[in-house]
Amino acid sequence: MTPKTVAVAGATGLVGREMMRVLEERNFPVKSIKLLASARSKGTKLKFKGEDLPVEELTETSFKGVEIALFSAGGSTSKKFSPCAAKDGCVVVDNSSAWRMDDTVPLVVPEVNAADIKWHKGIIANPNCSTIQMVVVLKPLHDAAKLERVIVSTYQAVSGAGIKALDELLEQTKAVIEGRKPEAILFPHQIAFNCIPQIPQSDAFADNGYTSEEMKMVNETKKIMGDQSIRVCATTVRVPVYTGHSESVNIETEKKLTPDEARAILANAPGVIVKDDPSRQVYPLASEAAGHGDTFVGRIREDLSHPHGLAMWIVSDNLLKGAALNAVQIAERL
Ligand code: NAP
Ligand code: 3JN
Repeated sequence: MTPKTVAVAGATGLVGREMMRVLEERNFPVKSIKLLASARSKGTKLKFKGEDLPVEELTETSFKGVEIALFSAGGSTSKKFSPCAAKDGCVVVDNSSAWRMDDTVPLVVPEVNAADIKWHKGIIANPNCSTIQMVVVLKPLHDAAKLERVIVSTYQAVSGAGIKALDELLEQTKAVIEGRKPEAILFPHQIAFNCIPQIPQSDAFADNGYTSEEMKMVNETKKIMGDQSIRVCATTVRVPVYTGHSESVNIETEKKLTPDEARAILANAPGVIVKDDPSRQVYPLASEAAGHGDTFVGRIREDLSHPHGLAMWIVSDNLLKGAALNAVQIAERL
């Protein structure tokens, strides 16, 4: 690949910093890199390949001469600036929900639907982290036995809610241990030593009783898998873990799959590692998945409530495969 002129929009954020780290680690052929954020960060220096680079303010003219832009600066920023970038001939890989359900924008997980990259018109959307790790595992099972229904409950790490949320977890944990009353600012309730069934924490529940994170899992799964007939029900829960989303997933398939057949299929699936030996207490753990690019699956067993049902436990690093790594993998395919 010839070296590319790259921009990272949202470079000062949790995901943006991870994107720079992944570009470095995977030796992405970078000719030059532009680091963009809000006016607040103008002049801040960030390290890339050992060099201190200044952060510039993201403006409508930031993308002249840029070939690939990785965006992680939130939905409204992406709505405003991605079209400017695309107009200047740059291809945007956007991490926000701004474009995911737009019919003219591919929504891509390379292991699942890399072919969709081809029909982009300047913007490619990166799915939500909880969706990404689930479809990486479910696509090979769908190909083998056709998924009819998915029921998922997530156990999502606090880093998914940004850097301030991590500070809040730490502060609350200290307060509880020291016998003080924990203060909830960002989260609606105490997150330390607790679980909160509302993601994102700031959104109202929709009229159907679901959160937007839950509906992202429903709608994005169908779009990425290219099958609107798959029925999905999601419950998304924040847990006091720093990094690594875990998911309890039950599936119903048209053709029966045994746990052994599912394990054999997943053993050959790209981006998936089967960690499944309950007799030795081997199963995926967020603490072990953190820092790794693969998605881990284990506890694969029959769903006793359905003749064609399987239950499993899926874990991945939400900032890596769930965000930065998936975006860089899309850029690599470009
Ligand atoms: P964060 O740590 O709060 O960082 C936000 C970044 O966006 C910062 O670099 C910030 O710049 C920049 N920004 C905010 N407003 C801007 C503006 N008006 N113009 C230019 N830059 C602006 O958040 P994060 O955790 O990295 O997440 C960032 C975004 O990534 C989220 O909003 C979400 O859309 C997406 N995300 C996706 C997933 C996923 O599931 N795929 C997971 C997490 C996040 P300053 O530092 O200058 O304020
Ligand atoms: O909460 C998590 O674990 C994942 C958060 C993702 C997120 C956070 C803020 C805004 C998103 C997203 O990717 O869907 C967005 C958004 O762009 O809507």
